[in-house]
Amino acid sequence: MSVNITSVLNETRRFEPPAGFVAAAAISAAERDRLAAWAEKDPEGFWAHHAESLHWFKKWDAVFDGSNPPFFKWFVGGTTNVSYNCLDRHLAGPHRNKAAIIWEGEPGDTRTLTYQQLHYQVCKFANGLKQLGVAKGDRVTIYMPMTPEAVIAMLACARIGAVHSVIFGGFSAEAVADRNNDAGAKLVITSDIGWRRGNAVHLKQNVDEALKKSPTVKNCVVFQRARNTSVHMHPGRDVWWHDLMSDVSADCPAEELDSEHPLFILYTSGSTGKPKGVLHTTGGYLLGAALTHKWVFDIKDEDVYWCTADVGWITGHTYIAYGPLANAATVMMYEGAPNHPREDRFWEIIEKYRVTILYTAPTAIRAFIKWGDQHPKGRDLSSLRLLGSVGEPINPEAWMWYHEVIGGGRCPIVDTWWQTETGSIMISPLPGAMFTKPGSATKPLPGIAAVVVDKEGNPVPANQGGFLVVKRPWPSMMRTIYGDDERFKATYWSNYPGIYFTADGARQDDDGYIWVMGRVDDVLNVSGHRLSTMEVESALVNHPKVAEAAVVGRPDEIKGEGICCFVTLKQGVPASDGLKDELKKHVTKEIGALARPDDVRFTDALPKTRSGKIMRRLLRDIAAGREGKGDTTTLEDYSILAKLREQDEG
Ligand code: 6R9
Repeated sequence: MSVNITSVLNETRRFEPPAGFVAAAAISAAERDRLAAWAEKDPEGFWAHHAESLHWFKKWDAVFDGSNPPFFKWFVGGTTNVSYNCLDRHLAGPHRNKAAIIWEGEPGDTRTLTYQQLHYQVCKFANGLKQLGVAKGDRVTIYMPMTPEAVIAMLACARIGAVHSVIFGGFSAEAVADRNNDAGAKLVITSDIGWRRGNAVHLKQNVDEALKKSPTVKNCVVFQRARNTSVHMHPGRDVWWHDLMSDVSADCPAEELDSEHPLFILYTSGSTGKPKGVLHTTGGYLLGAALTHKWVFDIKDEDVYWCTADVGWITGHTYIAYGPLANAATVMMYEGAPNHPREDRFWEIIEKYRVTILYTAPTAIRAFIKWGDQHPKGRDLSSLRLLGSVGEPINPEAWMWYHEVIGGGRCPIVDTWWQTETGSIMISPLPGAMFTKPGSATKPLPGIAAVVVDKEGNPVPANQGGFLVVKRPWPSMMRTIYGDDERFKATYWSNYPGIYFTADGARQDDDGYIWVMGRVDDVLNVSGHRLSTMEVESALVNHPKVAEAAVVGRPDEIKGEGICCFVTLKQGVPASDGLKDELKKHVTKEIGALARPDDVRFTDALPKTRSGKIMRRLLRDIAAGREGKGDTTTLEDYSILAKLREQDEG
């Protein structure tokens, strides 16, 4: 592991939040400073104070137990229940009849569930789980489309203390079987089909395949998403969701669970080897989810809040389900693709439901730019007041487009840095309390000790790249890799003793703002200079003909690594050798001769995970002309890899 990533991104624009936003914001600049100072001085007192706003059956004996690092515990001895906090707590007051989930299916069907209705469904389903023999501590796989039932299933597990493991509906039977076996899942909850771009995704069929190789699974509950789908129900094993719900009681008091009781496992792809089952527990995770959702999204009772993530991603767990529901917010939920039936589907939804907060990913923003401004411009987006970004560094040009075309220049953007492992947002603007800069996630939230360090763990000077680490434990941190404590220690805690290693590179500017430069595995090493792939990609993306770019190194005898760029072009732009040269010149002009691409390749699409992250390690193999190894179970579309390889040979 070497250091000193050279930063070549020169971005100096800054944006103050509008006066009206500041005036109504829950957290002012002064309040932010006060919270940050308090957390530095007395972290335990700070977290304990905020945990008081949750419901506890029994209060904790100790806020924090650091006696066995890195296996930290929070709110030790306290008992609580996440489902109780997300539902029951809201029923006594004015939120009982408030919309909890406003849902739209891809075909256009809609449903709204109030807190009362959601509570009823969750209680019944929780009793259904019990009827199938699911007990506290058992693992349950959820492999569902983006329907309210996915959230109902999660909350029902949480209610009885079963540990859920949600798997993206886009993953293969193989991926489901691997995860069932790793978790020792007892039950699978799925659906006959899900809708994606007008096509049925046959979830139950995949489960049937997976269950041939999942000996621990005893039962499978099947939600009926479509009429007349001919799924095979395996006698004695499979049960319809509606049959299970038909004769169970709606009386299901929430289990009193220890603060450290496991809440869920979520698998995240390792760059090599098998996916890691990130384990989160109850009290600390809930606090992180609820508090960050309230602060970062400045959530108000009237908001219609829309996070476009899939529930199979950590963003869906924390910012569709647990955070917003703990805050009694109204959550917009959409099942399908952003370009079905037309490329303005998101903007139509915002217009129709008067969405006020939109939280999406740079990959989606770049697709919207590619599809053209006419789509958002043809819809009324004036209800929006706040925009969020998550998943990757956002290129400054994409940030500017988001700000101007979607936000109409009036909505602050919260660029939120965090990970499956961190449980909740770690670095982000508080939107009414600070100015933003396109491409910077700004500063750590109060209580979060994220810093940029060198190889020895010393802080690096301003504007120099280094490693992003977190120096102090925080409540929503992962507790371990399920079943593999040693891998947990080796992956996150062995680079710096006592300090959490994020595996991301970053730099801090003169204002102390953090610029995340992407995974350190992706860093290029060109003639001894370490460059961030993200910065070269940003230079490419600000060329008017480029829609998206992925940059990887490939072995080069002289320079160590040569720069290979995979580029997708905006709609209607023809690929040509002339354009390749133009792009090489453009990058050289933008960031210097050091970053001059050796190779530019045009492609229709880039290999991505289901959450939209470019899988650069797969492109590295292609650029180097070698057979790929390593995990591809999180790849969204296998055909893209095949196409890229064909082009390479052709
Ligand atoms: C929430 C989520 C985590 C990795 C993380 C980093 C990248 C996420 C980012 C960002 C720059 C942001 N990442 N948000 N990079 N700016 N705002 O994405 O979790 O799927 O586990 O990915 O994503 O590289 O380390 P996860």
